[in-house]
Amino acid sequence: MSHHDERTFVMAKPDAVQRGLVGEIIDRLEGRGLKLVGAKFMQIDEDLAHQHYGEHEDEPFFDDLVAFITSGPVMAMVWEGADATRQVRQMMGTTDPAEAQPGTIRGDLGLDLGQNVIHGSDHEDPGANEREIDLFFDEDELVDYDRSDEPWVYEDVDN
Ligand code: D4T
Repeated sequence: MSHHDERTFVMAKPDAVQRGLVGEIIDRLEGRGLKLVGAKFMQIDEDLAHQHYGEHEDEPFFDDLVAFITSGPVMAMVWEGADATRQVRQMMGTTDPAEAQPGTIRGDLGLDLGQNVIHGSDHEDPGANEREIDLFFDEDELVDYDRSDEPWVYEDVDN
């Protein structure tokens, strides 16, 4: 079993589902060597949206944010790997896709701040990953397993 087991919460937002980008998002994370340990295709209701985006309650964009995230199905996921939270954030690019670097998910796949394709737990907010995983998943919905390529991703994992 790899000890590179940091977990982070990732969501393909309603725009990604409608635009057929869920597969590409999974492909990028999977190809990087991160391990999918939980996934749920689901519709977020008002209550969950308020809990997930509670920190933004007083922002002027809050109502639009809740309307957007509840507007259609999302793919909620848990990904595991070394430094997973920060690595996923780097792969996502900055919040506004118009400013995101080419090569990042938002920089390659989005143009608009309000519809920015993907969410990932904030690595600068300690415990955000665990909080968000708990909000969306029960413990028994997450799967422990080895990926057979782990020795080829991590130098310190033996064959
Ligand atoms: P999420 O949380 O969706 O992964 O995005 P970020 O972590 O990158 O950015 P955030 O929490 O600051 O913003 C949450 C969410 O709100 C939308 N948003 C943000 C918006 O519609 N207008 C705005 O002015 C800002 C700052 C986009 C992402």
